[in-house]
Amino acid sequence: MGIRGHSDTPSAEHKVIIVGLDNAGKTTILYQFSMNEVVHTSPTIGSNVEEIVVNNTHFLMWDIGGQESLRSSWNTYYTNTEFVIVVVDSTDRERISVTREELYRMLAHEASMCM
Ligand SMILES: Nc1nc2c(ncn2[C@@H]2O[C@H](COP(=O)(O)OP(=O)(O)OP(=O)(O)O)[C@@H](O)[C@H]2O)c(=O)[nH]1
Ligand SMILES: [Mg+2]
Repeated sequence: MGIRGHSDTPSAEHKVIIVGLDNAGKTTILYQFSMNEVVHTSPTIGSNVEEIVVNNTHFLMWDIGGQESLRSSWNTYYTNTEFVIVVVDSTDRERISVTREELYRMLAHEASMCM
């Protein structure tokens, strides 16, 4: 996945990606982090990005659209990613297995990039 080593510089920016199936709640979480409120969302086509500062640590948070047709492009966001947030809607029981498959696919991509 091209995960970057941690920097000791306090002001360094850390890249975070938020992935999960469509309707899981990724965009809701992104704006809860950045605005501290629940916003009205629409399905994400492409991605949303926000910078969040916590205790002088900067995080660049990428919320990536989770619709099936968009999932094959998740890997274009992996470069320099340090943190991955996987969002699962625990009430969406029917698609838990789909989430698992996508997670395995992501982990397999990371392994192939590290070899
Ligand atoms: N009940 C409940 N609804 C939620 C929660 N989080 C998000 N939602 C709702 O679920 C719907 C989808 O949320 P989004 O944040 O847009 O989902 P998403 O994962 O960004 O979806 P895509 O952009 O299509 O990948 C919205 O109507 C949200 O208000 C939650 O924790 N509980
Ligand atoms: Mg979204």
